[in-house]
Amino acid sequence: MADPQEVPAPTGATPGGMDTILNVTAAMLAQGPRAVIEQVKVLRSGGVCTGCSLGMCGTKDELGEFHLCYQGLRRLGESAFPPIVSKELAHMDRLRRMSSAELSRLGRVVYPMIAEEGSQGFEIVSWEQALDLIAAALARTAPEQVSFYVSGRSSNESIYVAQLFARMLGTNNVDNCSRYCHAPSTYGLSEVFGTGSGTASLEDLDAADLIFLIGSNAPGQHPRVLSNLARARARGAAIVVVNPIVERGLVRYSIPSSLKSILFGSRIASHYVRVKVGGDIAFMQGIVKWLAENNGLDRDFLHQRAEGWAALESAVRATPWEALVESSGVAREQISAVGRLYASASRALAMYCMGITHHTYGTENVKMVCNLMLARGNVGKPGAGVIPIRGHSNVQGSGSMLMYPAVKEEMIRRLESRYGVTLSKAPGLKAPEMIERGARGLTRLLYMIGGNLVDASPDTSFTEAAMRRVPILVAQTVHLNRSMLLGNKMTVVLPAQPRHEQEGGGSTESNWRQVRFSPQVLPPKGAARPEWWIFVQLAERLAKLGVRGEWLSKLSFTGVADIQREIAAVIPGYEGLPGLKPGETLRVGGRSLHEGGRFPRAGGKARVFAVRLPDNAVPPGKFALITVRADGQFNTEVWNDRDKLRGTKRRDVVHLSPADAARLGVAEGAAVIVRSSAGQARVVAHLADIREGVCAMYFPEANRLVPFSGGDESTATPNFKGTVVEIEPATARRALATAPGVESA
Ligand SMILES: Nc1nc2c(c(=O)[nH]1)N[C@H]1C(S)=C(S)[C@@H](COP(=O)(O)OP(=O)(O)OC[C@H]3O[C@@H](n4cnc5c(=O)[nH]c(N)nc54)[C@H](O)[C@@H]3O)O[C@H]1N2
Ligand SMILES: Nc1nc2c(c(=O)[nH]1)N[C@H]1C(S)=C(S)[C@@H](COP(=O)(O)OP(=O)(O)OC[C@H]3O[C@@H](n4cnc5c(=O)[nH]c(N)nc54)[C@H](O)[C@@H]3O)O[C@H]1N2
Ligand code: SF4
Ligand SMILES: [Mo]
Repeated sequence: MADPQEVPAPTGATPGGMDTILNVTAAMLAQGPRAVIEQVKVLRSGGVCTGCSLGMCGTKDELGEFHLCYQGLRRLGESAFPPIVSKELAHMDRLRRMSSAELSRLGRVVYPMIAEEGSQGFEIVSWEQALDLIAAALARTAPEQVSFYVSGRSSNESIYVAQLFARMLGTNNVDNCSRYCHAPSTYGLSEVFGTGSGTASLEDLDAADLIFLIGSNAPGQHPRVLSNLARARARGAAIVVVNPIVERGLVRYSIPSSLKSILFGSRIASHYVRVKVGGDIAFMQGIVKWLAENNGLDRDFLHQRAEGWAALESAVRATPWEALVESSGVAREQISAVGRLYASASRALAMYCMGITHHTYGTENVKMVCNLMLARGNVGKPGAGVIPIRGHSNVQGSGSMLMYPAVKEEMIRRLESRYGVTLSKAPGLKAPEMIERGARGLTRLLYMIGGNLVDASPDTSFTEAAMRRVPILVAQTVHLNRSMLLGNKMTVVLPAQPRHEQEGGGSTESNWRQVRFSPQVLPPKGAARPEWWIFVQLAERLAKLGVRGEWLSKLSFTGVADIQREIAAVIPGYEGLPGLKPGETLRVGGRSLHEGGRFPRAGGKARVFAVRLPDNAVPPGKFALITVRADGQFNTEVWNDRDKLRGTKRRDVVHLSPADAARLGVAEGAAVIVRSSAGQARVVAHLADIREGVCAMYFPEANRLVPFSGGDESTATPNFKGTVVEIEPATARRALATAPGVESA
């Protein structure tokens, strides 16, 4: 194992730079002049990017700096697709043979349509027909058998109305894509600090002396922060990357907006720690142990501003170094070296992503990140804090708008007093529970507001079968995906307006808690409607059918301004939303949360959890499989097969270390079979700079290998990193028995 002081030598061409510029240009040109004109209009409007959570407005970021990225433009390009040709919709059998990527390339969904069980294809219907059918289905289904899921792409206004509609209907079965993502952060941070948001802001990256970047491939998934990381490194800050894979873009990256960086590249990691999968708790406990043994703790802060530290400290002091080294996979000297480095930093922050949350112990991981920062008082001051890097462009807003199943009772009370109703306080279902109950015939109507649950969830065969058993499926979308072709008793697909087409505009909240307003820039396509309007229409119909009439009639909003007034009255921090203009920012909670170490918990202190070492051992000869995304995809939307950052041109690969490949007797490009308890895949080996005993494959294809059970114990977030698999060469005989591609066991 390399010394953590030693960052691996850069290999191959530096990612980013001219390559990104060429990709961005090619991506725009490939979409044709009309799409380019649309994109330029959207970018000039200052509307918020529909890509990741960093929340760029047009071409400007939070600090007013110029930034454009490939996936941001590709996401925009998707909504610029011309309308789907209606004859394509008539052949369900052909549609079912397509991947979600091919389905999205068919074009924009611009009319409501329905498919009934056994029908040959989709039938285009009027809004009246579609809404009547959905209202009638909702009216005859028990509220506890109805579930709503939001993929954080919609506006705050639409999401607020969606959750209100569900609660008025009588169910708390509302959830959002953070269940698959950062729910362990929201839950873990609120347990520790009293609120579930990241505590720092983008400008804090410019003020930190030390940045931990744990379980994130930011160059591919959050390229904007690379400018700040490169800048921090250039001014001498330490950047400790913790990751079982040597992600090339985290060693050296070329910032496309800097000529110097294009020419010479920018160094990112100052220390690269190749932990075992799930080794983060042990690694961080090791740092805490070193700090405790070497007078490196901020005792005053821990005494005055935290509770429960003694239990953690005595547990880590009592844990032998051998156990920490074994579980983390990092040598004691290396852990100590990072401990020493951390002790010398006066302002440190920790940023992390799915390498932390996608585990059975995801919430424990998050709590340990908080412990690490509390250990030296690194919360609530500039240049310090805990930053979960969120996924979708409005996943943060989805949480703020209460689109999750177990909101605090205080928030339910606020809704009750605003609308004069009595709502259920019982927790609703989490997204995987909605699916699991589908398998048991207990979810009778599943309503997806964006998203693609079939491709995004673990154990694809189980999920597909479970979702097929749900009689009514409703999807608000901009294009088709595999979740809409299951052959349910009735599937209703509704054309949604993406945010830059949304009549009246709409707001979102970024990773940095910045609320911004995106104006309507483009005319809506075809019959697409604002997503909030759909719920207002359904509420009206249900009221007419005599279902919760008195309550649902309160959803008679006529425009965005009406809804913003409601949000301002109900959601703390959103008081300034009404009238927010493009370019203006409403920052929820200010630059750093918990300033001066004041935490919104009873007693005002942060809570330290004595997190236990997880069981991350892998039986000899087997591998821990991590499922990752490439820069050529945005979740289940795959644009092309390449992963430029990791140097592959195909997606049916398993990344393996050269030593493991040699042990298995396979060379680059050799066919192998990867087998888990859930399924198996025939893919080819790709030799990569990855820790021995670890292998990586691409999601969504690899989801067939991830068991459905075994998610995070506190939040049910699936365990997408760390499935135990075995790998063997696909010999001629076995190859015959195993069709190419990914299949179930
Ligand atoms: N281009 C693009 N951008 C995106 C997305 C996309 O699909 N495409 N998706 C968006 C969404 S929804 C999200 S949530 C984010 C996801 O952003 P990321 O979390 O960066 O994406 P992942 O591909 O899940 O990569 C996880 C990283 O964690 C590492 N890792 C895996 N297991 C462990 C572990 O046990 N410990 C540690 N320390 N590291 C580990 C992996 O090697 C990998 O580098 O990206 C967002 N941005
Ligand atoms: N194995 C494995 N599985 C994973 C992950 C992993 O790392 N490994 N990552 C997980 C993570 S972090 C996440 S967040 C989930 C993602 O889970 P989801 O949010 O469910 O999936 P997406 O692919 O983001 O959703 C794509 C669909 O959203 C719809 N859509 C696109 N744009 C719009 C719009 O503007 N409006 C509306 N209404 N709809 C739109 C389209 O139907 C599109 O097909 O996947 C998870 N699954
Ligand atoms: S980094 Fe994220 S927010 Fe910024 S342009 Fe790229 S996808 Fe959009
Ligand atoms: Mo995500």
